[in-house]
Amino acid sequence: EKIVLDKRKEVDLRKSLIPVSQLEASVLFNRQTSSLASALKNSTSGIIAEHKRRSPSKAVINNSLSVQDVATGYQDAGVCGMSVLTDGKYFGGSLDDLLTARAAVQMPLLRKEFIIDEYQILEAKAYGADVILLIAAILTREEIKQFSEFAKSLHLDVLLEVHNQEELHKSIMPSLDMLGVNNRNLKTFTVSLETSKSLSTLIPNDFVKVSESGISNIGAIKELQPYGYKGFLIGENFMKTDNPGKSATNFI
Ligand code: IGP
Repeated sequence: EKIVLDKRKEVDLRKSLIPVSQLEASVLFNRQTSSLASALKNSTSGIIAEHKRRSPSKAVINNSLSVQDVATGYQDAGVCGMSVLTDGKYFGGSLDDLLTARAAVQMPLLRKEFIIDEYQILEAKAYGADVILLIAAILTREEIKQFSEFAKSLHLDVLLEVHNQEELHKSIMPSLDMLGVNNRNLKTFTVSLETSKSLSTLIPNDFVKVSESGISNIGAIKELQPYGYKGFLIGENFMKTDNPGKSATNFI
């Protein structure tokens, strides 16, 4: 797809500017990471709160708040972890946003990105992430295996995202920690919690189950918990308010 081609160019450019050796030598790269999967297992709320300025489905969500304020707001609310979009073209994010969030909070951070190259996984760690996202829709089984094993070797958690049964069957492997079901249909942008419900029984119990997108009230969480979901990734619902941290409080 278009996104993958854009990413290829972007990653090749950054690779030529910052060598792997420089990423590996950074202070953040050599820190101890913390596990989001463990945090979710030990939590009753399971909220993963996202920093999201805009999206392809919604032009502007929030342009006025600083990443630092959003991150500390989420931390004060007591969320389990934070997701930081680092894609610039479609979501208006950057690796700098990840760095800013890392400086502001201690909780597990997810690099929310279209990962197509191991280099992005090294970047994730060097800019402060504890967790990477892998999207089954844009990766082969071999790539999922290679990238997830690479992430594990760096002590990063892996969240694998699926939309349907085919993607799920293609992806199941022991190097994944969390399985995320995205309720948003990538083609139509419509969201339905039914996606999480119907795929839940097909996810083996050794993975932490995460429901992603379109969660706009506590009722949705109560509805999904009986299906085994321990994590809930929420972006727009928090970011569209002028105090995302305060909005998150209502979900804890
Ligand atoms: C958050 P929402 O509807 O709460 O803003 O969704 C998150 O699930 C969504 O941003 C997302 C995403 C992605 C973004 C899920 N998977 C992959 C970019 C790439």
